[in-house]
Amino acid sequence: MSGQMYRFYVRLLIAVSVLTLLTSTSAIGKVIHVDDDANAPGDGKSWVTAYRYLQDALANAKAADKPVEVWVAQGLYKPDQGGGISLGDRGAIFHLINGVRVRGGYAGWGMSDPNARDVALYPTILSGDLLGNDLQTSDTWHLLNEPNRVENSYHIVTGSGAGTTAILDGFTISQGNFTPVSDRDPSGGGGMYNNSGSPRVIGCFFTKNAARDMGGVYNKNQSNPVLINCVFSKNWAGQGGAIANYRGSNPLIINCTFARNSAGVYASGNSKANLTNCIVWGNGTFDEPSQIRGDAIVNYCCIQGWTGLGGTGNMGQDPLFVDPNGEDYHLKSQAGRWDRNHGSWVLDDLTSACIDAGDPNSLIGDEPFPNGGRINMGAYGGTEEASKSYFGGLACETIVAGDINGDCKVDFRDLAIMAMRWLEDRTAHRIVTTTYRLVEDKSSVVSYGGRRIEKHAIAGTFDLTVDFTAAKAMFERVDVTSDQTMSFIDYRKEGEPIYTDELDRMFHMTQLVSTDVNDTEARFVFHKNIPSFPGADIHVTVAFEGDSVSIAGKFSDPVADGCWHDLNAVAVPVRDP
Ligand SMILES: [Ca+2]
Ligand SMILES: [Ca+2]
Ligand SMILES: [Ca+2]
Ligand SMILES: [Ca+2]
Repeated sequence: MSGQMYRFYVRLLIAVSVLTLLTSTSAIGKVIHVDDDANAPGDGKSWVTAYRYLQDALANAKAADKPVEVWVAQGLYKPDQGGGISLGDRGAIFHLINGVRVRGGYAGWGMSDPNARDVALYPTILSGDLLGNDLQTSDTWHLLNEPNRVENSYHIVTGSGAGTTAILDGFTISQGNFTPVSDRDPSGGGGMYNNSGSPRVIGCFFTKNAARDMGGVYNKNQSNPVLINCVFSKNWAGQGGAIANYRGSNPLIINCTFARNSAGVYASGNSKANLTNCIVWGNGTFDEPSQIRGDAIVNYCCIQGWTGLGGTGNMGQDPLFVDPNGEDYHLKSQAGRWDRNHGSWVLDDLTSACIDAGDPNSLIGDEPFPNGGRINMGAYGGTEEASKSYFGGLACETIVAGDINGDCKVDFRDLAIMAMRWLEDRTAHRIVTTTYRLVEDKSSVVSYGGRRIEKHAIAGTFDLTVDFTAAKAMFERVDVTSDQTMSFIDYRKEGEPIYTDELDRMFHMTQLVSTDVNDTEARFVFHKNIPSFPGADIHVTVAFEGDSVSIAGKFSDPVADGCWHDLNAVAVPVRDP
């Protein structure tokens, strides 16, 4: 390399490093540290001065400019601990917040690398056992009435009122116990309770939560959370042992494992659970209705007692969990399976049919080689702990070019995988995230209601992520406000507000039905999902115009004298100074 070329190369490297640093810092935003071993009182600014209680960190995060990440070290955290909360308050609850990602699994204070993160190695537990006196019961059916659980939290965590930018990532949620105060108050969600809330829950382990009525996790009133890579084990409830969905709640459940709960997934009251790449096995009385009951969209899932229930790619073969008694739901494999007790790969004497049986269009993610060129079902599918693909012999010593599934041969099986993705150009998987600011004099919502016409200016910022390869798009970190609260009362039903948040819905996509992306625009469709206006949808189109975007949205309800809105906005990229 010539001197000049070398200097150019070094400058380029520095430029790239600075850019990486800038992007990573701005992407995370403020970080607040929490460790139950910390010296109180902390301020959360570093591991040395970490908060001891998660509630104090959440209060700080709520008041802070977003985005915020709350990093929580291994340890035990209870909802009744923290400033302004009474010890022993069964109603105390961890609230998820828009623009705040709460992440467990950090090594934390006093460790050689406190930032090291490993959810299995550094378990971070949100517990509802306020007195710490719960007896271990091997029988899930006794959870609710075990006498030492009468003082446990009603619910441990809630995403009520929050949207998809409220994220819970890498926690164990255990020992919530919803015993209603009276028979007039039937509800549930010992572990998690969402009332009109649609948070994202990633890599969490829900275990030994109970509810007399609905669900270890309970979603109601248009709650549409997204659950990815979660395990639900040994939860108990009157309906929907693991998850119950009610009144227009449509959770998206991807690569989750449900096992040994009093029942699996339940939906009623205009609700529908959408499951992809999940394993629902060993719940209730081991038949199909014990696994999934009510309306559901089920694809590429393993369901015990499966009778041919709709969808594509479903099956009913034993998933061969490693140790269901010990709640280890990794899948057995003769080619290699992650042994969580020893932190190493071991060989089993059988191989699960759930390996390489997920949706062929799902990304393989971090699955180690040989991964079969296809994602596994269950909570570890797409992760570093995914069980390896077995092809009837020892894994090859060297990786052969063209051997896509990893069976040491280059043959038609590889060609089939390649053909499925032919010309998809996943090597250049094009995902772009841009932060935009609305141009105030060009951004407004016009609302028409009865004989009224009102125009409201809107302002603020949002991130738009566009995945051109997968033809999907998403608004994130939305902080957009109107100069007037848009609140309409449906006078046909006394006093009950029917919708108050069109703006919020348009951007937060709490009822997103579909996205469609090409090089010139991204189109979104959301369900209104309001019982009095069945079938009313919101359509939003984002047009890419050079650097900027223009946004046009329209919602009209089918009732002749109702209200409708037109959103018209222009947004320009926010540049780092
Ligand atoms: Ca700790
Ligand atoms: Ca207790
Ligand atoms: Ca695989
Ligand atoms: Ca091959």
